Amino acid sequence: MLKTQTNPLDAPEADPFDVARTAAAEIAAATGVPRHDIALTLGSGWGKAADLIGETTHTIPAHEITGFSAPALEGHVGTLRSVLTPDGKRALVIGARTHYYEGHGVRRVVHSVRTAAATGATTMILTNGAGGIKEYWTPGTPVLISDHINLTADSPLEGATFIDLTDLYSTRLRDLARSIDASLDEGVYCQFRGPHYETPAEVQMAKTIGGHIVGMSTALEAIAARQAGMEILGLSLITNLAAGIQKSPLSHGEVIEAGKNAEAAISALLAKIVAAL
Ligand code: 8IG
Repeated sequence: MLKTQTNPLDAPEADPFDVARTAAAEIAAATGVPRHDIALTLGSGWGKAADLIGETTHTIPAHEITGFSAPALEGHVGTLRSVLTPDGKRALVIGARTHYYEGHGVRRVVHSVRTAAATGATTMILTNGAGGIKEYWTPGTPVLISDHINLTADSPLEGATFIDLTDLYSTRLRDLARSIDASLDEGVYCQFRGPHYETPAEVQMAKTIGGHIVGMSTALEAIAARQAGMEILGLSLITNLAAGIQKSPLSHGEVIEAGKNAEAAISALLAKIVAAL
């Protein structure tokens, strides 16, 4: 049995930025690292990158830090890692993503990003596993996120907070990624609520409105990262073609398998990008 915990973010009167500052102070105390320079959220398939970008100096079970959720699955501990890169940068590696479909509200979804910003990080790298709409993408292809369409009908911003999202996914960082791997394609990421995959009709809708990638994360996190003033790089691992683009039904097992097969290559790519930042 997982113990039920109260989360300060769930109190409507709580200031989520105060909670993030508390979390950042706890991370600084636990790691002895007063400031981090960059942060990465590692989604399905990207986990090995943590070992390649540098030396992990500290690993913290995420649920020990204020505002982070208890693990969604029993036996699954999400971690926060502090990594020292060869050129002396400090990276906060977030291996504990709270998804919107878990139903805990958008504050919890973006808490890791706000905490990363509060630790001092000015670059936020968001990665995920996702479905592809371009037919020539094959499972295992990493792609850059060029823009997004937020289909959750929700926002991490509260009240009349108007934030510009032009160039949300930094052109500079996408160019830098392509200087490492010129073959990187890019596309518009559509965040669906999930946790079900799309119907073929929904995938056609996403395609018609300009989408190329379908997933269940990242867009809400990117908005919060921009609000916090961070420069954002988004990367999707295409683990499957979206429903109806591929003729066979989607299976979670195949998605996991594609992620495993691609993990070494895309993690090495991500480590090279971090080294070039
Ligand atoms: I991995 O096809 C992965 N995540 N919404 N659709 C959505 N999320 C995904 C998919 C997909 N594949």
